[in-house]
Formats: sequence, C-alpha cells, structure tokens
Amino acid sequence: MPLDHFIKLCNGEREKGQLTMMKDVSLMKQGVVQGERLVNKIQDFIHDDCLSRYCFLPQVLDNVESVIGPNIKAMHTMLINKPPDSGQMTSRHPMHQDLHYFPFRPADGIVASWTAMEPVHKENGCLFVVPGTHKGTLLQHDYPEWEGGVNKFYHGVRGFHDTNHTYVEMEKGDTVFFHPLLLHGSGSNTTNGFRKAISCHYASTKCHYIDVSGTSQENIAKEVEEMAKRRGVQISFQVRNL
Ligand SMILES: O=C(O)CCC(=O)C(=O)O
Repeated sequence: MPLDHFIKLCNGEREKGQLTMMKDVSLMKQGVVQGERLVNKIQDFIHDDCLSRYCFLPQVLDNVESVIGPNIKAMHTMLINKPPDSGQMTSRHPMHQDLHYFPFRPADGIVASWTAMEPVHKENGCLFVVPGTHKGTLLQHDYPEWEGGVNKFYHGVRGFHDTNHTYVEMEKGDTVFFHPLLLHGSGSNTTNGFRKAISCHYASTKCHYIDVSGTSQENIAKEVEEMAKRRGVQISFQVRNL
C-alpha cells in the first residue's frame, strides 16, 4: 500500500534509491520530530516500484489522455505530505505556477494529476486555486519573504497579492487535473493529523525542451543545477524533443 510504503521510506525501513526525500525546514530546525512527522515531500517516485504504479492507473491516464493524449510521458512525480505545522507556518505552499519548474513547452501539452490520499480541507492545508489563471502567462517566481522560513524550492509568484482564491476540499481518492499555468498553492496544516497527496505531471511527446537562459526560469534552473552538483551529478538542460 502506498501509505505504508511512504511511512517505511520515511523511517528508513525501505531503500530510498534514487528518490529525493525533502524535509520541512522549521521542523528540521526544531529537531524534535522524525519520519512521517518530518518528511514533507518525496520527489521522483517514478523510480519506486510501489509508488510509480500511480502513474499508470487507468482512471488517471484516461483523463490525462483526454486533455493532452494519446502519446504522453510522466515527467515529474511527487508524494506531498503535510505533517502538523511547527507553528512557523512552513507547511504552507506559496501561490505559484508549475510551469516555472518545467523547461519544456507548450504549456497546453502539460497536465498535473493530484490525488488526495486522505481527506483534505482548509484546516489541514488543502489546495487553493485562482480559477481562470491558466489563460495567463508565466510570471516571475522567487522565494517568498516569510518570517518562519520557506521550504527548499517552494518559490511563489513575486509580489502576488491574493484576493480571490478558491479552496479545493477533497475526499480521499478524489483527483484534480490542472494546467501548469494555473495559480495555486496550499495552506498550513493546523491539525494534529497529516495531509498527503500523490501527484504526477504528464507531458505530450509533442513537447520540446527550451533554453531557459535569460528567462524568468533561470533562477530555478540554477538552483537545481547547484543541488545536482552538490550531489556529484552533472546535469545540463538541452534543447531537444521529449
Ligand atoms: O500539495 C500541495 O500542497 C501543493 C503542491 C504543489 O503545488 C507543488 O508541489 O507544486
């Protein structure tokens, strides 16, 4: 079961292999909790036999293919956990557009699938979205200036003043599919329980990589390259087909 498997990965009872395990910045500083109470994201679960099954679920693929199909690739996979917030509000996710993280186009050839693994509501930090913003353009993103700190790679739209967002409360197993330009984020988890979701971004094989130098995406590309270098991995972004 994905949930048990996630907990075992967090506890070091399963090999993490090529997965990237991320931890909440303020919980890490406090140094009190561990495992599922500390890990806030697993990235690249496509490398994990159990979690990667999500990407092949017919219920997910039928919907994805109706938007961008039939020839698609799973490009980005995440299991997002929100442990109870430390009190510093670092379990929030700032308002952003996923396209900021993707060096490929066109945007209309990309779609996210996001499935609630438990009930998600305002109190435990459900998604919020600004309807209609998928028709806009990619905005400049930076780290928000939050007093309690910000989690690694949690960029938000620069200078964004939110007036009109819609909460996406969901039951366990519900799935939303959304465009990579849709402005969205999520609130802090003010409960004592968890808020978990599993997500995959798919792209049409008609998409192609772009050169992000000189664009608003240069900052995230540099950050990813620096992280890879620290891990001893050499990466470079090249302009080619998917
Ligand atoms: O699941 C969440 O709270 C938001 C996740 C998200 O938008 C992201 O990781 O890009």
